[in-house]
Amino acid sequence: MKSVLLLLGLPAMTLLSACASGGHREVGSIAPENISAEMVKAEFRHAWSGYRRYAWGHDALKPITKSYRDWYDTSLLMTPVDALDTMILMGLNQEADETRAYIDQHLSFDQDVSVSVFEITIRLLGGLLSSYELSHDEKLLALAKDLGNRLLPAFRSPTGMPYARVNLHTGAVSGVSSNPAEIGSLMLEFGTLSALTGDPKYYRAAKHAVQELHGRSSRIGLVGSGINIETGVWTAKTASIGDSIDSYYEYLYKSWLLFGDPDFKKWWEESISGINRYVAEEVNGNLWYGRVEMDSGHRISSEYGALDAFFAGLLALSGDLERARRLQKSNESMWRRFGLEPERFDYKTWEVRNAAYHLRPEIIESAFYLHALTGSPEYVEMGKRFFADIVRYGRTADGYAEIRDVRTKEKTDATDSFFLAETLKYSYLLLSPEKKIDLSKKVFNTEAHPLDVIPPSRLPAGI
Ligand code: DMJ
Repeated sequence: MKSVLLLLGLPAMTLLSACASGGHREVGSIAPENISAEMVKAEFRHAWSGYRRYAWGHDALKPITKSYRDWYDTSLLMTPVDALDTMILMGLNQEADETRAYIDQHLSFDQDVSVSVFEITIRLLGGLLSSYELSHDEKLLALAKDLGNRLLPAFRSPTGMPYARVNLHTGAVSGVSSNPAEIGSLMLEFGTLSALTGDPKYYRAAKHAVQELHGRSSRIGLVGSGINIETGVWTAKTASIGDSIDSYYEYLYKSWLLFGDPDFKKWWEESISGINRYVAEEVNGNLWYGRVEMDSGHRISSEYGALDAFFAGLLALSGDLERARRLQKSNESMWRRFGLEPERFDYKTWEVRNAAYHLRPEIIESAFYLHALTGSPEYVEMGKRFFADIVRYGRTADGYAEIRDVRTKEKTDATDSFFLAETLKYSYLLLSPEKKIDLSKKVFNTEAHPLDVIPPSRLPAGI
């Protein structure tokens, strides 16, 4: 207990050195009621200093072996770009200035690597655009424009839905097999790029892709989890709100919020009724969303997990506070059951299907939205409990490590950039009363990069 009080009373460096001898063992429990925004900020610094010391210039830190990982043959500065707007929002000015200067000087997208269009868009394009809007550093916008141009060839398919990968140097495309999340989660970034450059081509390409995808919804309004982007034929017909689909729904609603484009509102409304009618399931009075066949609505499984947890926040944002509250209650029960949340489990049998916890943000993101939209302090308390568990099980001497198995809490040698971009940002914003983000002025992309709402009058002609 003494060490807990000491830890909580002292700044980040003390917390760091207090566990420096502990390698990747637990640091001990911290009472949730003592978690504060300042503490989240200190933990961001702890995670960042590990990256800075052992992985600077690379895509991600390996927190146990104290080394680094690059996604491709060259680094695209995944963690710095993803984390930059978190630093700005937290007021970590020195770190933000140093990181921005490093990106300005060292990041080049003229690389002979074939990249994931989706991941590079949500993390890098989204990160550059939001940091540009927060910092007004023109170099960030220039990088975003260059990246947008290099990604655009991906949309040159027979249907207009993007190939999964594009070579940033040659423009060569690959990956005819894709899914709604990867096809339909490009609009916020490409649309913002159009607004900021005055060139409608980005908005048009991304919107056309969504239109093609939405047009292939089933008669009951659902989409599957795999589609061939050249033929437009579904290759996997499992409908859910989870992986392979999740952010497609998120971007339907958020594109309406960001651009005021009524097509997206219509597509969202046509989708959400089928989701609530067929994918939602009541079990012992609790609300869950499982897996069903997209044409018939027949139930395939009662699987759910860490990724699905974002849906409570999206329901809240779209005005369905009742379902949002109920789903977040289910989310919390999932977390409590395992002490962290599994990637996938069965909500009828509680059997774990994928035991990993990748330090994902979605459950905290939902607490953030529910708190912002209801004002209820229960979501702050909930967020504190989640965060206390993340510190307890994920913290290492040099950063944070993902969890291999929520049952044993064994760690694994990885920290995904979304931990700094999303998990720590939503935790901080949830706990920081003075840092409220006005949700009528900003829309977060799926990687938690806040983008300025653009009135339709500010969109370029020809959209
Ligand atoms: C992030 O990269 C994005 O939030 C994406 O939409 C889903 N997965 C991760 C976080 O879990």
